[in-house]
Amino acid sequence: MDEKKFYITTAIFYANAQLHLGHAYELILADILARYHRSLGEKTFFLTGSDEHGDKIIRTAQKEGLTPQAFVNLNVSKMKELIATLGISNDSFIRTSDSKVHWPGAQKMWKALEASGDIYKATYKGLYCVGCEAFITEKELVNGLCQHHNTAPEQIEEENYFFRLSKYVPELKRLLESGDFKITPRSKVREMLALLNTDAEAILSDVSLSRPEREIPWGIPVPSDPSQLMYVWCDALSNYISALGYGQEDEKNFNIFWPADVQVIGKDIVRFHALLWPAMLLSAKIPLPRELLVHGFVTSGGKKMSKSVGNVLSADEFIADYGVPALRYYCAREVSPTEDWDLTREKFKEVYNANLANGLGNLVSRTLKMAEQYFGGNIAGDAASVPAVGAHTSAGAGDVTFAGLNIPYIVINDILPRYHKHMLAYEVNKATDVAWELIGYLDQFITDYEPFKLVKTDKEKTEKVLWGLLYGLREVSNMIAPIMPETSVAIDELLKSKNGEHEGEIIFTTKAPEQPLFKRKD
Ligand code: ME8
Repeated sequence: MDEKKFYITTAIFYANAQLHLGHAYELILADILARYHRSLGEKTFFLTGSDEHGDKIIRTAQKEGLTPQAFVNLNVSKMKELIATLGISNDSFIRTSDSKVHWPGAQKMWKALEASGDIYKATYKGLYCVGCEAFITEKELVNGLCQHHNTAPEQIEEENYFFRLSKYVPELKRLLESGDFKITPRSKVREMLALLNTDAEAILSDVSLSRPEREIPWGIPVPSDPSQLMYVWCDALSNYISALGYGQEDEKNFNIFWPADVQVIGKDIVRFHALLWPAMLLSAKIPLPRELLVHGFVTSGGKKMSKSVGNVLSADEFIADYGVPALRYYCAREVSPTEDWDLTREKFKEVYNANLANGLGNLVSRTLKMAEQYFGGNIAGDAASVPAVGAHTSAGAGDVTFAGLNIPYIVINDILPRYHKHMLAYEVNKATDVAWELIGYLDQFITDYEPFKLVKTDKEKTEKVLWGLLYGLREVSNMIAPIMPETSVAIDELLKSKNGEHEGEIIFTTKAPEQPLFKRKD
């Protein structure tokens, strides 16, 4: 049987500034899904990268007294540092200024659009916003200024190549309505359909796909007319296939991994990914990605975190205070992936203390200290011998009660199926909730049996209780492996489990942590 593949991408980040928490969030979200799919044994390819062309880059570089290439190199190296710190497991990093890897793909895409008769030359007259990297209409202005950037657009008249987007509108509608091209959350489909149905002028008109080289040669030349450079979005969107070798001699990865299984993007760039990108693919006769996963914004003081607003929080400061696993935990669990969320230092500390220092960290310390103290860390057993959770224990998910059943039973029949269901639906926050539900059961199990008292009267039963706790912790560790890989490895090392001789037997050789996994913060 063919090995199942999984191709996941993030947007490519503008190389004009440092990455902030909003970007870190997107990377972490995608990384959790990539790691999860790898752990299922799927052949996984996880792509991220940098978007390096456009006037904005030229201008910022000029301000800093650098060439565009030197400027983006500097930013990309900082980007890569953060990506490494966050423990992002990307298989490749695509740079749009890479003329060997990216350009052949973008240019092949262009030629494919041309071959379908979807590119034509015309004069364009309009208002151009450098911040948006796009032409905008009078209607979109507020007091004559771009509403996103608060700057006056430039009046431009020039010869451009255009893409016949309008030709693909009926097919786009069909794909969106039928769900053949899936967007999560569903509300974005409605938004896109509303755009297609009502805002004909702004949306359905053809898209300018190139422009004359204006200031300095910084961009990808149009194959048949090098006096023109490709429009940044046409250039940037091609990254998802150029990174797989599309347009190069060896297109092996493209043949294996395309279409993408899921493309993770923020809500400000849905239009480009839900309309322009699929239309380009339709024109080039390349299959569409299976799904777009659109996440909300990290806000700060109620506003989208962005350099131009001046309200950015960097990932670094949270990492310095709390460590990478805590930041990854926060992004995984405390955020609904499809909604906006406001991050404050107070909330972060509260959640950290409650769920990491107390919840997980404390459970690991208590359990392993008891195992060491009472049994020298050597505990063997199997699922059948674990006593049932107490009568007052009820599951987090509604009315189901697991009283009378034991932890391994609950894990196998309730916890794991729900965890996998959520992960497969890209509901990382719900999957993480389920891991913490199990932590709740394990805490409850300690309360039920009080092994610290029981050990004085019934050592044999105490061993069974502790085995149940260790079994549960091993499952918690497996479940958080994609979310907090470092923590999972640390827990596995403390548990040191191996299979015993008889069927289902697991032997633990534990050691107590020298210091808490998560120190409490005051
Ligand atoms: O849009 N919260 O690049 P970018 C959450 N180069 N996500 C955020 C965010 C925030 N405050 N701010 C940005 C671009 N993002 C283009 C993409 S793809 C072919 C080209 C997300 O650096 C944003 O929504 O501005 C996007 O998905 C990603 O970070 C890169 O944003």
